Amino acid sequence: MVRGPEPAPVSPERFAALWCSLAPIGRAGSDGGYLRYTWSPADLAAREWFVEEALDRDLTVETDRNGNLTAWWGDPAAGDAVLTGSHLDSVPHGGGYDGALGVVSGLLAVDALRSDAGGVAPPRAIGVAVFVEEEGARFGVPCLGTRLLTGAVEPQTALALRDADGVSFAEAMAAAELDPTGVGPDPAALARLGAFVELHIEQGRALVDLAAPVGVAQGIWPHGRWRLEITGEANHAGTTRLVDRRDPMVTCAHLVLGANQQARERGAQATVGRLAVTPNATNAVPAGVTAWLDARAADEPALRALVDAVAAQTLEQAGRDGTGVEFTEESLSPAVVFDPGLRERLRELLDAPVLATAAGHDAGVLAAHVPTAMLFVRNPTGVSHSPAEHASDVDCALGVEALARTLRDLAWR
Ligand code: HGY
Ligand code: MN
Ligand code: MN
Repeated sequence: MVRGPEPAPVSPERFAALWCSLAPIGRAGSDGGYLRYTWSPADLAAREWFVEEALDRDLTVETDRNGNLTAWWGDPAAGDAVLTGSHLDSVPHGGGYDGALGVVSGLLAVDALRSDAGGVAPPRAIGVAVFVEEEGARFGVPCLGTRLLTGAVEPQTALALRDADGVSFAEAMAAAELDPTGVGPDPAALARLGAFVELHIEQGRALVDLAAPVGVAQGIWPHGRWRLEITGEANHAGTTRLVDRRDPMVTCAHLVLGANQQARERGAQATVGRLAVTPNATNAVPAGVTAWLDARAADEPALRALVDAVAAQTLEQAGRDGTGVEFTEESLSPAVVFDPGLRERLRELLDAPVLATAAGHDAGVLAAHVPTAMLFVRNPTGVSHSPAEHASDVDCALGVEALARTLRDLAWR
């Protein structure tokens, strides 16, 4: 028996109208990419957009102790609440859909259900969340809002994280007029939740190959970030003989190639996408290079083995180059298998294929505490973390419909 309101059909035009009201916020430069660093003016404007949209819908907006926002339809205190949502922060020059699609789709899914609900709130409250610092683009640790909420990171550790300009998480939070002294786990807020479902643009091409607009997630590969401080000796690029140099960039080049080779051999992923060079001069051998390694693999032993092999190769090279290497783990996200019962329920309800992913999400953090699922929306090129990231309005509208049916199934269960 079907319970709850019949979700109204969602047209691509309806999706596009709300989408276009958010899309200009934080779009930076001519490449069409986004710069929405956590608590930057662009991120604060996007959060304000969310609060206004929620209040326009008579939803109750809650800011938790970690700065995560939730717009509630119904009273979550009644328990077994159903949460959806995602994030509004971006990687530097990222696409517009990563995160934002889940937030916009959550609001539109609530609209689709409310139009037939006759003003009656669901028996289990439905919330749309915006989580803080999912990308870790400003403070280095991804999913910081949900890690703090669930106790997966110590408050003092999070507060002390610094951005590239030396501004701490605590300082940035205070500048955003939020109280950093209150950050930390909130078991009572988590205990209210009966389910979390995050909708996200697919960051690959599996749905294209399956000719399906929407998929259900199986799980997330374990992944992590490591920082390598490679130190050498600054010197003149013209007068210093190659044999006399202690060049950290040479060690770094071997790191990049070694990580790529090790990941290829193991069917895993390894990326060096960020470097900081000191002093960063064309005609000077650098004094130091800081490199960040992002590594992902099918299981945790495979991930450890990959990172250990990359570290060993880099240290060996450093011995030849006369450089020093300090290796620091900045974050580790364990393997996630989403709740099998919920996943099967959604697969049947939506007649959607099941996909694995190597991308991280707040759903991965919450899955250890709340029955959690994810929906993916087809991305024709599979490109993500780039301005080329895209999903059609038609597929996005189908994603909203799938989310609305999911929320109905869970909230009126
Ligand atoms: O980096 C990731 O996997 C995600 O997109 N935050
Ligand atoms: Mn992302
Ligand atoms: Mn994301």
